[in-house]
Amino acid sequence: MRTLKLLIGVLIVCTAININGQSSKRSSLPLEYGAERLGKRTDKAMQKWRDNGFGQFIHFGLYAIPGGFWEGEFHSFAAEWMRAEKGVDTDKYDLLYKKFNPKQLDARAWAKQAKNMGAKYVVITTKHHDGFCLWPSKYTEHNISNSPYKKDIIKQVVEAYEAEGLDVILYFSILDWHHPSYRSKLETEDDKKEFEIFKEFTSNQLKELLTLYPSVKGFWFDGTWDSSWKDQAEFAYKLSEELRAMVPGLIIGSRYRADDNRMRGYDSNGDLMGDYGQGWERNLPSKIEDVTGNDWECVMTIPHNQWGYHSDWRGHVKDSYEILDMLARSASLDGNFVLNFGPKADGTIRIEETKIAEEIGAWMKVNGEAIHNSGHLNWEKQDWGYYTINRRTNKKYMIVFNMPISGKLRVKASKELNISKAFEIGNSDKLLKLERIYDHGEYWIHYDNVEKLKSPIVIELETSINKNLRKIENTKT
Ligand code: FHN
Repeated sequence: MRTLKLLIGVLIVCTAININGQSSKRSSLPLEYGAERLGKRTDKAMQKWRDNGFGQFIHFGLYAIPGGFWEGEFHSFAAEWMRAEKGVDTDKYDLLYKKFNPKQLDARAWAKQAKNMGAKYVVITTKHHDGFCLWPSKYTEHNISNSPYKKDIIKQVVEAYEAEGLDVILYFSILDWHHPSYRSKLETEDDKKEFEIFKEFTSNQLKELLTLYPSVKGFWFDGTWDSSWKDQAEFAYKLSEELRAMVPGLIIGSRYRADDNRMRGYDSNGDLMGDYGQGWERNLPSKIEDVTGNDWECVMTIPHNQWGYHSDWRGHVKDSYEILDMLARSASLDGNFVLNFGPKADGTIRIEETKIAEEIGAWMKVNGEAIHNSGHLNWEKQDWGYYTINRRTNKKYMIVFNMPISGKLRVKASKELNISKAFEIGNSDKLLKLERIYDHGEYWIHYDNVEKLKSPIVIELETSINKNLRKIENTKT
């Protein structure tokens, strides 16, 4: 019976959901552990998360020591996956904790750098898949207090970032390669017994984190793809209720758990589970329909796919303009953008990341109001870049990444819209020339200084609604 129910569930879901998790046709399977709600959370904590818009990700752990090289051999895969790489002796890897001594770690310097970059929150790895904990967990020996460094890194990060006014979200990998009771599949009675121990351990660790750092704003769950965890719909759901009761407003993304039918992210009815879509890893939506009316967040690496420190970034490494383009696109599609940093084993941030943080920060200092608190403006998308609208001030922005060589920028909105002024952000004295095509709701903005342009610009628009035109429109039948 259960198998039949499962089969029906999977069939319905497969036809209802496309690859991005968008539902094309809603179904209505009765679910005990499906989506918590339909649509966005409307409370203050979530509004703050949404308005933050831009965050920093930090992947820090034992993997920073090998930094992508195991016994002199280059590994091209993500450096934080070193323990799982072919030829790596896992016992030897686990002993890296004896060498983990980031003496130059200065959480206040990290926090200042993030703030100057324009980030409003940080997501920090408390424990990645290798199971090493950056806080002194009493539930495992494999933690920072047994390293030569000894000091609680999570505490330092929480205090330093909050002192700079940034919110902190704790990354936590459910998957734990180090824990003896972790199982990826529950095939035998013994597996099930062991996994019960692991579940209790996980629950204890999560509650421990919220007890130690009650000011954090959420958990960023990862490593939830294994079949063993997908079997835990009830447990995971109830645990999240307990965690939410400990910290009201706690934010948990869509990766955390599966539903009754082992569906992750979107439940069997095509509704998002958790508080925001976490499916945009190194990937961005291209249109507002892709985000299915939910909050969402993109997490992005600077090199191709390295989260933890890799000393040798090969392949394409993004520059600050490419990153800013993604940040602007995220804001324009009502999502958050989180840029990853992988500190070195000594605790310092590598020079390449510092340079990017500074360049982004310089741009954000001038143009950040088009990103923070800003979201989707429902005007016809143009090739020059992105529109955003500030949710507090209602100011409208054009973030221009691809300035045409002619300097002529097309704006197409609703027929009743009047654009009275267009100017570069912070430069309202110097108005840009506006051409209007009547009856089309179409404008052309002339930007004169194309040849002098050094970076993407933001143009602010002053607009009003032509009510007369609306009246005329309404009388037409
Ligand atoms: O396997 C991890 C990976 O190492 C990294 O932490 C990313 C960050 O989103 N998450 C997992 C892959 O989806």
